[in-house]
Amino acid sequence: MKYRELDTFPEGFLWGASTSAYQVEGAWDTDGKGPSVIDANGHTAPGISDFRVCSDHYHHVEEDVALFAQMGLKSYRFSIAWTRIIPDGDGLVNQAGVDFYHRLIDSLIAHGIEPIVTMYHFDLPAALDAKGGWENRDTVAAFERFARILFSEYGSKVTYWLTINEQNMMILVGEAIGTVKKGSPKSSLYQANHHMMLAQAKAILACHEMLPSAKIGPAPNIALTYPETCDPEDVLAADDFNSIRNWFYLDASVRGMYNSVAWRYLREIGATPNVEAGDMDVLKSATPDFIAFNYYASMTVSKPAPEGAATPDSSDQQLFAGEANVFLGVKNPHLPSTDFGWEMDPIGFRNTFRALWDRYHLPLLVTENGLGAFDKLEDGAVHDQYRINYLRDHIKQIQLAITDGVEVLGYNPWSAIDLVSTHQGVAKRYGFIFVNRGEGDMLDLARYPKDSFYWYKKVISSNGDDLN
Ligand code: BGP
Repeated sequence: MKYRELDTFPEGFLWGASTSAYQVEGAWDTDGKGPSVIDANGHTAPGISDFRVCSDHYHHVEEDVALFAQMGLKSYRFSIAWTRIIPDGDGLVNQAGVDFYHRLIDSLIAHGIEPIVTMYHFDLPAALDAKGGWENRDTVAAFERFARILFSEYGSKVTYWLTINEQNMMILVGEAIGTVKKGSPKSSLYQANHHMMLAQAKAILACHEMLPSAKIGPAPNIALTYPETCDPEDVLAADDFNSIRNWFYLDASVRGMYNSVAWRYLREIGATPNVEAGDMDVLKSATPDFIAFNYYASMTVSKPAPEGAATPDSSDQQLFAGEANVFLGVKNPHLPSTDFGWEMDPIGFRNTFRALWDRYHLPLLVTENGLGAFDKLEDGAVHDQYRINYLRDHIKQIQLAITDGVEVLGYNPWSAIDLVSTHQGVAKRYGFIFVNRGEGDMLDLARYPKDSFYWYKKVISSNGDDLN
């Protein structure tokens, strides 16, 4: 429906921006850091950057935080590299790694920026991976120990905690983002998923026990799935895929139960995990305080291809080709696409907010949203009007969602500063701040605020009133 008047953004709205450790920090083996799966897999295609230097944020941390403050950020969502804190995942603590995040958090607080900490963003310690990774139930205890170390180190300074970034994408498209080995059987992936669910629940319980005034939540990638047409079979396929992609993860995180449609799908593909006695009680007893979610665009699907027809299989976080007997990913003719083929659907953002709110009634925190593009540095400036347009269109939809009655805590688009994309290198830039480097050539790594930086500063200082 169309409203005559819109509600305003609430006081204290967390206007922020996001990064993740392995994509921004660099210093991949500095000061005692151990290798993660990303380092060990050397996850790169020919001509595409690896993650050894990234934006060298590790050595530019004070300069970067000063720029975030200049932009007016109220919050900064970043992740802690497990392998800086515990290089082999479950052994000795590395003090230099612990100190780095104290420096970062102290500097944020000194600038009045609220830290939002992701405990784990794709970079499982390689040493744990060698012992079976998430498929090995021992990783649950290793994560709980890591979580407790974070809570006791940083708990007096950090209020907002996110458990696991995009667990759903690690299970559904882990090969594309480099977190799982090629050809991993689905039964292993869904066993790993169950262990991640348990690990998350134990972290939530530990957080509530150790830090009664902190808030903690999951951080999946949630994108509402549309049916291609009103053919009931298409509607059913969209419903199935919403269950498999979105609700399976949140029903377990929030309600402590496995979604029945998704569970039946697991039986169909022979991938139901082994659930031990007491596991479901653990999931049920851990209740998050909010839901964080990453949104780039909606998805559209039709009924599955007829039996025997080939289903294409090149997928990433946003492009889902399809799955035999389940669905077929299709292009939405109403939506434009980015230079990297991801659709753009601001209204889908509002639809996603409403679906999440209706289903779970928990406050929502946006931890990613943004536009990957080929930015160009020209005379020290980057004219990224396309990014401003994308962000403006999405912020308008947040305001509409707030007017719809959804409780929204904040907006932390991807990314605060340029960094290395999960699988498309440095050329795919998202930041408000340009970092001067190429795929292979590190150049001088100098920082340049883009046009979007100055625009977002105005948005923040007007608490979302001035979007021009
Ligand atoms: C999300 C990830 C981020 C980030 C973003 C953009 O799925 O949580 O780590 O990279 O997507 O994706 P990409 O880098 O593939 O363009």
